[in-house]
Amino acid sequence: MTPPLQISEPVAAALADGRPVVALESTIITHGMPFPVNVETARAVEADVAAEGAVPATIAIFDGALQVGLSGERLDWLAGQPEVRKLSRADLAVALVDGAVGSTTVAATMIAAKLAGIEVFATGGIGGVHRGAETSFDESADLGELAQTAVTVVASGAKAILDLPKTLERLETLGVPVIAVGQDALPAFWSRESGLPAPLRIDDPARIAAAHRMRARLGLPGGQLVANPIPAEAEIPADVMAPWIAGALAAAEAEGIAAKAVTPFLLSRIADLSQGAALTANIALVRNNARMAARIAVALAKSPL
Ligand code: PSU
Ligand code: MN
Repeated sequence: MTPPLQISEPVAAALADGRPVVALESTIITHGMPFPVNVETARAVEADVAAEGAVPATIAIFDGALQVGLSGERLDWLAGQPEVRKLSRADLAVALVDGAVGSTTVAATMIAAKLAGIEVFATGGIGGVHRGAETSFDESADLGELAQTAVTVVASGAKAILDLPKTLERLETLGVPVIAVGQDALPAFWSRESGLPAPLRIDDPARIAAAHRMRARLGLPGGQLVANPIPAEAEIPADVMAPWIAGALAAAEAEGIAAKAVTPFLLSRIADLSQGAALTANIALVRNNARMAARIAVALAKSPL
């Protein structure tokens, strides 16, 4: 059985040589940021990975295959298609059979990365348990993916639109290590502090790589969540974010937004309410995460399995 993978030439060459590679997702491009900031950010993130000595592999589906490493032309085209399918674990097989074009969430990107042999992935913030989940049952498939797919995901925690205490509880239940970098607190996406302690802390990317290897030696199937705080100069403190988040949540409720549309709606509304400040912070944090992921990938390449 061969998985439907199309690996770009630079990514395939790096993987064959055991050089560091960092996976990048595409839902952040199609559903996370507006055009043209989305494509500018995607290119900047790829350049950040390369500047740290790793090869970027942006992942999406085209032509009935998981594309690992997108050409510049495809990246440009995809960025102008906000209507493409947002694909998570549940959607991948049908989208591939349909020959659809789609962008991959954290969960789907982890699946593709694992199939391609990529061990590290950078994004902005993972999905998690939504506020009100006790009645809506809305919990991102990203959490279950972290429990079962052995990819280290570098993010600025879970997005602060979520119920962060419940998200942490679920991650603990699922056996996912949540490792803060450089501080004891769990970061909250746009903000450095969530008011919650992170369960684990590692400051050195080489030790994060060592923990990834140790999980394999233990035979543990899942990944790690590396919770990398936004740089201090780019952060928006949580008390400044709070009314914008509340405003966006109220609008989502009033407009009856549900399921896959919730996270894109909230991000876009918060960007508007903050007059672009939240989007600027989102760009800074994802670029910072790309650099950290590349450092982890470089360390992993020095200690192959
Ligand atoms: N990080 C960002 N912006 C995003 C996302 C992550 O900075 O838009 C995307 C990821 O693809 C993640 C998805 O998997 O948001 C979460 O969607 P949901 O809550 O529907 O699972
Ligand atoms: Mn959901």
